[in-house]
Amino acid sequence: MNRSATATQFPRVETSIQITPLSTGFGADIEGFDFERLDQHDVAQVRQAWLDHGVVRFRGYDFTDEQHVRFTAMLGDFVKHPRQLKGEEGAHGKYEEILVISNAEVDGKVAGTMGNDEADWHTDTWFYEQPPAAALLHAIQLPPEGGDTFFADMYGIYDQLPASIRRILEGRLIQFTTVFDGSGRVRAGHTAPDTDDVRLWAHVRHPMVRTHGDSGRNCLYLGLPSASTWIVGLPLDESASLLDELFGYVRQPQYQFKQVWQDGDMVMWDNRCTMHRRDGWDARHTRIMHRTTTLGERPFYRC
Ligand SMILES: O=C(O)CCC(=O)C(=O)O
Ligand SMILES: [Fe+2]
Repeated sequence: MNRSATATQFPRVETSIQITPLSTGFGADIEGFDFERLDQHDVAQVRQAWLDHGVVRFRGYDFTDEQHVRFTAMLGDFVKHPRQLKGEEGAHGKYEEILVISNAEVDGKVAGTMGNDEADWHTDTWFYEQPPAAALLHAIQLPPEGGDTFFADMYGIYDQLPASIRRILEGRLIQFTTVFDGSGRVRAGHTAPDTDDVRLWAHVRHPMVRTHGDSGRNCLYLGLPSASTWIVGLPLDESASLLDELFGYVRQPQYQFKQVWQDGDMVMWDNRCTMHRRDGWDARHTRIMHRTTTLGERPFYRC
């Protein structure tokens, strides 16, 4: 195709996007993005900022679920959490691409997943062979206080690990059970194991040092802190104490960004190189969040 023809058909509109890194060392604010227009060049810039900063935040926008879904579709294929499937507690009435994270009650029943409890550090959907790459969480309704969400920079943590720990982790797999969910419930389609030996439970395994499919950088990949998580090949007690030590880094504020939500905020994180947790809040107040996720590559390690 002739270039000038392309230029006439698709006139390039100058972008007004501004990317401002947060003071925390990772994360950035995105201003000037147009959720209605969803210009391809702007989306590409946002995507690059998300890769560069790990977490990006949109503050002060007003956009619809439909725009949220359209924007996500430009970033990759959707991946659905089991709880957002039709008839499940986190299903959205209209958009099957959205997971509703909420403690709202409708007709005496909670319409959403996760309730109002605190959630400990995790990466999303660690029990899939291909966990999500991007997660986009939009604040629909917020409690007066509480429900803050924290993000940890897993590149930064990996980069400063002592060489002795790196040597143990590089090329090694971490095993997560696929039987139980994060709150200890048996997942649909699974039966509770008949042994206490977590190593024998149905599982998925991922490299603990993970090469990011887009940036090519290595980072630490931990899934979730659970008694059933096992560093493959280590005696169980050594695995548990090394996991404790590694989560000790994740819990250090120097690697974190704290998101104190404002109405309408959307935070988009890279689920491959960050972890997150959230605070609980007073159950008398309703908090409603809408989340979409895109499919990530199967985790791999390249030294
Ligand atoms: O409710 C939140 O702030 C975060 C919940 C969560 O873990 C998620 O959306 O993946
Ligand atoms: Fe999460």
